[in-house]
Amino acid sequence: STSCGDSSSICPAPSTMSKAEEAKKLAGRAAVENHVRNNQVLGIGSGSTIVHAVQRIGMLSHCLLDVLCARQLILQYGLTLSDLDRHPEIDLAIDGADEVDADLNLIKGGGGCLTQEKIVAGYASRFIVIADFRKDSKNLGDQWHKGIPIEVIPMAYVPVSRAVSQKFGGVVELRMAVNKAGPVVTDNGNFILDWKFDRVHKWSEVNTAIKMIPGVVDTGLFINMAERVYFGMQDGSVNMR
Ligand code: ABF
Repeated sequence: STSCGDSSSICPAPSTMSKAEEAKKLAGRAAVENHVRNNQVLGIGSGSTIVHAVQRIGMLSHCLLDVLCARQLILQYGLTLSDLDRHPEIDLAIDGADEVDADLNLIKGGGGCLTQEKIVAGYASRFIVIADFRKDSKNLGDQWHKGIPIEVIPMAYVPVSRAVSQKFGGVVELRMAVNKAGPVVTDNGNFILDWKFDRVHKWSEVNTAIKMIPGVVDTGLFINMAERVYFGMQDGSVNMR
């Protein structure tokens, strides 16, 4: 069985599962059933949606590629941990997103793992996204109001913040730890800026321009990367884009 009862520490009991949680599960399972095959090298991201996909994958025996953010999840479900040294080519990457627009541009990195997730997606032959209905947008920013994450080298966070707001408007904030004791530090030892943009941009151009600013490691804009997105819907269906 793959019911959530198998992992009560992560999933709420089915009876109390919210519509959004049910939708995440539907999306995760649809993606696994349609794309995961035996003996693939898989890339797995982070977040709460991917948990449902990993649960499903856990029933199969595959070679699993590790993203650091997903290490605990992979081990929890008894999957094989690997890395890009051993598997520089990934067959399939599956990951969640914070928002998806009509052209399959994504905002990712709400959880802070954007750089490693982009590396894994970038070296995968196929990149599939899973999300619940709340992530589905016409334009980026319609649903997700926390901005676009930008991972920066710590010494440069002030000039990078200034450069982004001067060039592209909006407000740039240094992401702080929940207890406000200090900045969030990524798995790569860097800081995260959240750029609260104030208009719809040409995201491909903006992404390239931000990446050229000295001190920027990467952005949470995933442009032309996702091949397909599965949205779990409120009515129990799954929409594909
Ligand atoms: C990762 O998890 C991140 O890139 C994204 O920020 C987040 C989505 O989380 P959830 O699935 O919990 O909404 O994919």
